[in-house]
Amino acid sequence: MVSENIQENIKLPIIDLSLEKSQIIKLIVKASEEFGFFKVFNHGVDTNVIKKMEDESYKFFSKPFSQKQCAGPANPYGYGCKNIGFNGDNGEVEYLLLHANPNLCISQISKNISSDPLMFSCAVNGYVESVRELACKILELMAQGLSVQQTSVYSNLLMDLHSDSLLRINHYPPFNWTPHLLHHDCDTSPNSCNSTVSKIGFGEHTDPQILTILRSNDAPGLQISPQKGLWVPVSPHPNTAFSIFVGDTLQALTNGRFKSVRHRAMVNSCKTRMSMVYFGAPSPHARICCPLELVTTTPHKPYHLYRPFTWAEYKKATYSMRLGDTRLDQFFRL
Ligand code: GA4
Repeated sequence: MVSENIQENIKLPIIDLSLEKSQIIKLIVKASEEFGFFKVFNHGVDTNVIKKMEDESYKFFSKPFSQKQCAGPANPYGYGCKNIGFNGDNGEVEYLLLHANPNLCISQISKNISSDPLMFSCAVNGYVESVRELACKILELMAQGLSVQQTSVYSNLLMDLHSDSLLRINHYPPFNWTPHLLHHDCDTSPNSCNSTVSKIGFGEHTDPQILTILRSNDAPGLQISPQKGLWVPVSPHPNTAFSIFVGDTLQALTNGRFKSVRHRAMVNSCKTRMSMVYFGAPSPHARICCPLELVTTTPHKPYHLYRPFTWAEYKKATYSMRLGDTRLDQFFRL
């Protein structure tokens, strides 16, 4: 068994997107190769758009459990509580899982989520459009940094009319919580607060998609694992930063140069954590195969590391496995 090592003093990359372009590109490539993770600020996403989405989310999670259940189950979209996926994974979390394709309508599900469905779907659409734009900007900078000729090769996958992108709002109440007693603002009294004891809110995993953009409130809990057994806490965001994660599909699309990063969320008994997570994904029929330039330029890998696959194929494999399983290895070219 590997013992756990929580490493507080590893500095995770935080990138100012208002710097000079060539400088940003270098920093993004370095961070994606070393960690598969970085934070960005000065990213251009309007704070009002973020706030609207946050307010709508808090409003939903503060409802009585029985009302929230009307928006469930999260199959494929809706409210879920403690169960993650379909293979027995659990966590101290409740969540909303929504599709994040601006071309599809979310007004139907909004009726079960909010008493003002129009306001809720406006908040979601506004947020999704803004973070998708940010994801595309980052993916284009990545392609440039990798000297891929067609710089929109990755961002085009998210812009596809049938993109399978998702928005997940995770709500982690302090862990003395039982769902039917919950109101989001009923944080435990200071006497019962113990921030040194923590439980798993969302267990360790990599994200299957291309790129993940996460925004959280000021409660700690997110940790990334650059090496097996080593966990680095990500400090809660200064008001406007986003966390960016390389997903499995981007690892395949870069011939293994960028690493999809293992991460998890912990909860303590003090403070409610909420995160809003955009998972940028291709359309089901998209063929995942890295650009040829990368095959010839990847040091020591002058061949395709992975066999081509479709997103539908990868998603099927993902959903048949447990949360913490390593999935991409099945797609190595033999
Ligand atoms: C992890 C990333 C996203 O939250 C998610 C998760 C999905 C789910 O909750 O239904 C999965 C998980 C995630 C990967 C393995 C499978 C599928 C739960 C699970 C056990 C929405 C996704 O796309 O993959």
